[in-house]
Amino acid sequence: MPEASLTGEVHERADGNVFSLFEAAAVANAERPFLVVPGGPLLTYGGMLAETARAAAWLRWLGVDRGDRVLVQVHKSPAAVVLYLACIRAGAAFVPLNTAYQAKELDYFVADSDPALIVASPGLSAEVVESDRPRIALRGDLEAAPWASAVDLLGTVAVAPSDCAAILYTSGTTGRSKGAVLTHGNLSSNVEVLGRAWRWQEDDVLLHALPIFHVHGLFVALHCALLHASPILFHERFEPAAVLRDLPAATVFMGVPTFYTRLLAEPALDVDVCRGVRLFVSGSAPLLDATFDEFAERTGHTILERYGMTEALMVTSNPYDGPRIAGSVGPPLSGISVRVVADGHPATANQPGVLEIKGPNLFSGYWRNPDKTAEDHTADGFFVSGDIATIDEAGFVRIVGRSKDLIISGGYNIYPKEVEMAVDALEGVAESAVIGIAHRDFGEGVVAVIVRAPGSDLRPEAVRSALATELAAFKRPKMVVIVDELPRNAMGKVQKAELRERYKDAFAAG
Ligand code: MCA
Ligand code: AMP
Repeated sequence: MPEASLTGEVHERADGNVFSLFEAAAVANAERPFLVVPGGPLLTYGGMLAETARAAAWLRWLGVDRGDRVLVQVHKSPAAVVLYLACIRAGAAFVPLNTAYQAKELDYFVADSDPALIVASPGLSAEVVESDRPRIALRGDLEAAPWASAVDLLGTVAVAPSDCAAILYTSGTTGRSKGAVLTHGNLSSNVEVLGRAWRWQEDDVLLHALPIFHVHGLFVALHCALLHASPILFHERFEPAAVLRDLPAATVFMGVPTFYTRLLAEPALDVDVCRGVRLFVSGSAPLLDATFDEFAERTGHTILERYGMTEALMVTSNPYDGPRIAGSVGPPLSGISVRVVADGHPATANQPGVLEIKGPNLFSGYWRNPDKTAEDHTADGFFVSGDIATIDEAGFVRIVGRSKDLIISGGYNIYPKEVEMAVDALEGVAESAVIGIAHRDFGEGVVAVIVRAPGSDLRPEAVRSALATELAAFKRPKMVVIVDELPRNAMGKVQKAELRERYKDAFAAG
């Protein structure tokens, strides 16, 4: 394992780079464990500085320059964390992809992000996607990392706060993904605000079980720990029994609502197991009141729910001190403005409308897509979230619906349009409508309602298996229903509300 001490050149300050915040904390706490795995501490904060300096130099040697995109589809591992940090340290743009994506889904991301380098875990689609770009395989352990034998070190590269640190793809209502460009300034301001809002302390220990290709696991959980050089109990996937084993050693845990419902299904979840934890955070999807209440009853802890978006990072949070209200996502975080607009006018207290957001947390735009960027912003610079919300007299926000046709399943966003396009392309399908239905485990589950082409005897099971190479598993319909026709209104538009009502109990038993 590389050791803590590094020379002055490697520690050059470059204040615009979000990594400089982590570097300052790591330099002051070089001996403290950074990543802790079941066998014990794997890497100290000093080791993290050395590893990322070596990996950043290796990226540069491969020809990755400041501003270049590094497209990454890798399993969660210590090496993956180092790769991420090395990218931002080198001033390159980190472009992470969900490990579930199939090769056909990747074609678009490769073409759109125009990467200088592709990094893939063996066996994932990025390993085989067609591309003329340099490609590197990444295994999880640090000793086997491709930069392990590199001798050069690269210090933190000076960047402007407005420079791109990462591009995260979010699907669109048209079925086409857009890359949200997140700057160093966005990431720095958001993590500093969260650290203060959640009273992060240096002796905190984070249990990290979220994926690291989305905002929640990458920029909320990982960054909060890095800003304070806090040890991370590093779980490569969410496994309830493993979480319960390690919770007594943790002080902070973050998850999507499915994490909490799955933990509640474990008889071992009780007050004792959670005694050392000071903060449980939930986000990425609505936390049901029943989950909030049951968790409080079983553990004595009030889950702190917060709200965010890829394009705006964390936006609101229930208070650390003071009442955390079930069903509310709390007031806006410090320095961030939110407003609700109903029929083009500012909403009154508790009146639902579209939530709009402004602040240093807002992304700089969609990658190479100025039209879409302009479309989603108001003339006075607010981002139109597509979430329907209310704000009460005390300034607490509630997310009460969505104006965008979006399904959130286990914290992953699924755009019905994308699934409908894949279903409609199957032989034997005339048309389809894809809806989200209440699901006990995932919050919402995907249901595809299909009209067969004349003469076709396509079966639901055949639809699911035909989609296996087309769509990531989490997007595939958990239920397929064959109907004679889809309900439509006078304008010919499919009535999804009617379908949702018709199939509302589809997952009631599961
Ligand atoms: C896995 N499957 C899913 C999901 N995950 N299906 C629907 N929704 C999902 N989320 C599929 C599997 O591929 C498999 O399909 C079947 O469901 C059963 O898988 P299972 O073993 O139960 O799943 P798992 O591997 O245990 O994963 C479930 C999970 C995972 C741990 C809840 O989905 C997860 O880590 N979710 C967190 C997502 C997240 O971090 N979101 C943050 C986005 P088959 O049987 O067909 O093979 S950031 C964000 O939203 C904003 C910014 C914010 O506010 O945070
Ligand atoms: P993403 O596009 O993956 O960043 O997902 C962002 C979306 O997740 C938001 O626009 C909301 O619809 C949803 N979301 C995030 N946090 C919450 C929450 N606490 N309650 C309800 N919805 C949420």
